[in-house]
Amino acid sequence: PAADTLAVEWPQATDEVVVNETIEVDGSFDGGNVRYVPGPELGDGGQGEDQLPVFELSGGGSLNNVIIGSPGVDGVHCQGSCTLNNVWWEDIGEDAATFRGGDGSQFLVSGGAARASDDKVFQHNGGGTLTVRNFAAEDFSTLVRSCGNCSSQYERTIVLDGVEVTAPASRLVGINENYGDSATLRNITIIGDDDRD
Ligand code: ADA
Ligand code: CA
Ligand code: CA
Repeated sequence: PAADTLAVEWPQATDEVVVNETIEVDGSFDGGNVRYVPGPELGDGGQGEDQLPVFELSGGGSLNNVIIGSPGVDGVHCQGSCTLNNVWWEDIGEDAATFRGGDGSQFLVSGGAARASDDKVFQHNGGGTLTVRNFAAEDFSTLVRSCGNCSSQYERTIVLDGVEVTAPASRLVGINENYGDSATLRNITIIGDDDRD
């Protein structure tokens, strides 16, 4: 298409709450499009790896209709298979979401969008498959990174299907072929030029 901006419509926040302590989700959580603003206890939204997540999901959990406000800190952590439905990151911190869990885990990001990352959006640190579908991202460096130096390494699978982005500063997906990773990209729209030489 000739459009030069993303087609995605960001939701209006229905309310706003400050989060001073990671919200633990066991099961399903629906935020009703409330904006969750990370407090300084969780981090400063820079590139420090020691920041805390706003939400931490145990295996099998789902997070729905949530807006994560600035400064983003370490976003969302999944400790095992999880689904993130219509989650909106307004100002990514160190990264937007981290996926953990052993071989065979299934991580799904469906709907939503993310913007303003100095580096990565999604960080795949577990085993199994991370699928990102019907998702938009702008102003970032790498959309999905498979961990290259985690204490447990796995053969990871990454699927992007129906993803619209502004041109990434570095790449859509970074994988470790030495660990047998693979990535499948379908229905990708990239808007604008990147500014690499
Ligand atoms: C970097 C770092 C990893 C891990 C990851 C993360 O890639 O090298 O060890 O901390 O970030 O989960 O944010
Ligand atoms: Ca990181
Ligand atoms: Ca991180």
